[in-house]
Order: sequence, then structure tokens, then C-alpha cells
Amino acid sequence: MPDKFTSYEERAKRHPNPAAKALLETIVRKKSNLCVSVDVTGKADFLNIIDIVGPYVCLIKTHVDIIEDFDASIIDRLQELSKQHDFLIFEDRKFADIGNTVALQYSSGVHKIASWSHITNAHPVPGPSIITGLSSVGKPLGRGLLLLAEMSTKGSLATGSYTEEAVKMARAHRDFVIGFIAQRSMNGVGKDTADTTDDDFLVLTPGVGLDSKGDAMGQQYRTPEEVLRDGCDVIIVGRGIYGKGPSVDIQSVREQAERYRSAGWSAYEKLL
Ligand code: 6AU
Repeated sequence: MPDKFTSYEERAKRHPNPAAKALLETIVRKKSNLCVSVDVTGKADFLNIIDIVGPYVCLIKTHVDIIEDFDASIIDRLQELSKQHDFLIFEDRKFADIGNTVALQYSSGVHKIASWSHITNAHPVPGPSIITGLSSVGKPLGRGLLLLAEMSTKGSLATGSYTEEAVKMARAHRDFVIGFIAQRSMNGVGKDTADTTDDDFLVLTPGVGLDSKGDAMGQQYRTPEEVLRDGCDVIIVGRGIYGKGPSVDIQSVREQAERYRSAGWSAYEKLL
């Protein structure tokens, strides 16, 4: 895989995990490798933005714990929009605890993430037991997990041997771990040369912006072209699309969503 560029279409055909397969198929069907990160705190803005960007994305990323007026109807509507506009859902929960605790956080509580989120993510810091815990809940439901192998922030500690160990953990749990939050392709990372196993990890990449290089809190942005060239598969864009608030300009959100979709797709086509 690392030495040969493979299309999303070919990868969809052979991917064993249902969530990864569905994501790759959606990318192909909609010609979109764009995931919009909807980091707003009001229910109305949250659902409005998703309704507007829905046609342009393969995936919607949520942080449901930041919604001030959260109730179960938000999830019902999110699921309706997911069917109507044909996108998958990724709750960016960043689990980071022992297996037993993350299994409860994933299945239960106010948000019941596993029941509606096709994909979620976890920090590898506790070791493989975090995968065992999440997999006990998510695998029977056909869900997929991403490990945070790298981060987009200045001074991130997720580098070097930490990143390599994360990839090794994923390799040992391919049935449930579908890839990474990272800044480049993770195929082949941490492998000894004798190991010929063929990696096909999805890489979803935050820290993407066309007009800005970062924010005042350590975020760093690269362009869709730069991240695709480095082997990333999905671009995650938040404020680049809906601005920094407080109010949301719906017409501009639509234009930016199409602009980023088109930039992400042309960057991919250049690699084919
Ligand atoms: O485009 P932004 O900067 O408005 O939003 C980026 C989104 C935020 C972060 O919580 C998330 O991406 N993120 C992540 C994820 C997805 O796990 C990891 C990371 O290293 N950097 C990052 O920004 O919702």
C-alpha cells in the first residue's frame, strides 16, 4: 500500500470493516473526502449547519458534549439528516480511560454514542485495553475506531515511538480499528522490514484550512492539497467552513462547504 496509490473505490471493495467500507463508498458516491466538524454549542445552529453542508460531505464530525441544549431529539434529527444527505457520523469523543470505563462511556450515559455514531476515536495512551473495551460495545454494532496517532497542535507529544506504538496497536486489532487521526499516511509505520503485512489504514486529518495557518490556541492548518499529498484520506474542516461565530451565515457556509469539497477532491484526483 504505501508504495502504490490506491483509489477509494478499490479500497472500498476490499475493506473488511463495515464502517470503513461505508465511508469509502460514500466518498466515491459523493465525490467528497470532506468531513465537517460541527463545533457549535446551540442545537439550532448545529442542525442547521449539518442540513446545509450535508450534500457536500462524506462524514459529519460531532462533539455532542458541547451542545448546551442537548436532548435525544438532536440525535433523531442527526440520523434523519444522515440518511437524507447520505453521510456517516463521527463522534469525536477521544476516549482515554481503562477498558471498563470507556465501554460504559461509549454505550451509556446521556449520549449513548455507540447507538448512533458510525465512527469514534480514542487516545492510545492506556494501551491495547482501550481497544478491547470499546470493541466489546462497537464491534457487534459494525462500528469503527480511529486512534489518535498524531495531533495537529503545536507541541503535540504524539510523535515518534508513541505514534509507532499506536500503529502497532491498530495492526493487532484490524477488525475494529479502521485507521487514525494523523497528519500523514500511517501505512508501514513502525513495521520491521520482515513484516510484509499489507496495511490499509484510513487517515482522517484535522488542521485543514485554506485561508488561515492556525489559531491563537495552538491549532495549525495545512491545505487540502498538502494533506492529501502526505497520504491523508479525509480532510476535517471546522471553522474554515462556518467561521468563528457568534452567528452563522448560511449562504457562506454552503459556499465554503462546496469550496472545501472541491479542493479536497481535486487534490485526490491529482494523485490518481
Ligand atoms: O477546523 P477546526 O480547527 O475548527 O476544528 C478541528 C476539529 C476540532 C478538534 O477537536 C479536532 O478537529 N481535532 C482532532 C480530532 C478530530 O480528533 C485531533 C487533532 O489533532 N486536532 C483537531 O483539531 O473539532
